[in-house]
Amino acid sequence: MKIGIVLYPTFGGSGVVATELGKALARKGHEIHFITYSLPVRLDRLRENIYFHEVSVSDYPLFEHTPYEQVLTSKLVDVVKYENLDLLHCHYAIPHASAAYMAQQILKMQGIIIPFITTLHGTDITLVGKDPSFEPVITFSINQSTKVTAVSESLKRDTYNHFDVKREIDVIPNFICSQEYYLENNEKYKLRYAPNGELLVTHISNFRKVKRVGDVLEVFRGLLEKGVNAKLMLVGDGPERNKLERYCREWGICGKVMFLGSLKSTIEVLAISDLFILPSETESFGLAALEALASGVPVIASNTGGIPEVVEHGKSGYLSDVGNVSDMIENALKILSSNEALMEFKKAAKERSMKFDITNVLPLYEQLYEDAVAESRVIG
Ligand code: GMT
Repeated sequence: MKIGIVLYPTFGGSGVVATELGKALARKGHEIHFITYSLPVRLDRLRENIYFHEVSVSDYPLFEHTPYEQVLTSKLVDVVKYENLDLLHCHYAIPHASAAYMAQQILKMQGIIIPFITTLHGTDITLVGKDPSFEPVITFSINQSTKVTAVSESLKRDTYNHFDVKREIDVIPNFICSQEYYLENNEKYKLRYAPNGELLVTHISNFRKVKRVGDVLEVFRGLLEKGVNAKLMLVGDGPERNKLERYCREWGICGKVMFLGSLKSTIEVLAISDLFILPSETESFGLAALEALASGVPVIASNTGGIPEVVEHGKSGYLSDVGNVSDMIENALKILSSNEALMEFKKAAKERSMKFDITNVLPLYEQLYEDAVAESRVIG
């Protein structure tokens, strides 16, 4: 099939999922056309069956803000028409789904039928979606999509609760390519970051408020106070970073905390980690937690949104109420209490992640694509 994938190219989870999905589909022989305003971060090199179409957003003297949705729509019309695409797959409702709808209508006038699928990722529904000014457009574009998917049951429920959507939403969970989560010689590599046998605790995010990275620091401080010999690796960057650096200085723990910045690949960091912390306020799925599990790293997380669909409490990690730092510390201590306990949790983490292996998830998308194309042929 010839598939256009519309995505955000940045470090956000939706962009990562969209890019990895496209790469996996391309490996299976589908022709993939990524359409967005800059090269997606995980599309690091030339690959067979993959094409990139840049939506160029130039500054027009007339506009204070360039109308991205219109430029994107024109690009979609162009790519569908000249690359003979079979369907568009939009990741994130705004503005991708509404642009796809507009492109669909323009192409219809020219006798071209193009179905489009919208995958809801979370912040488009739970945060941005709650802003009433977006509501009519999101509701409309969800209802007009040929097919709609959500990355968790929790997000599906949120969509029905917040929007006037009555149509079917398929849940297709996020995934990992498990064979990629393996690093040779990782013990040697670990010595660089933990030269005195420290346990490595990790957090990865875009450091926005919703991620509650301050809780990560508090849990880590709690572990140090309980005598755990550990270091903390913080991967990512964002608005909360200055505050975090200030806390580290005030609490005198700068020597134990490493700010590693936004990394294109997190596999190396996860491969040397012993514990992952994701204390988010809300999380439709928690791809970062799944990537940790895939590396055999148990997860301490908040019991919110789609996280309980990923992490099993007491097996591959522990879940606590949002903001309950002392419970998180207690749970982390249970995992780190002995080498045997840690090994057991690590094994369970890896096992849990296999449920979300790409080999289980890719056929669900392929089936959906076939259904969408068949349906649009009938309806026209
Ligand atoms: O979490 C973010 O800040 C990024 C955001 C995004 O839209 O890229 O992530 C959302 O989509 C991911 C991929 O489906 C999910 O794993 C994240 O849980 C979800 N984030 C939130 O719901 C806060």
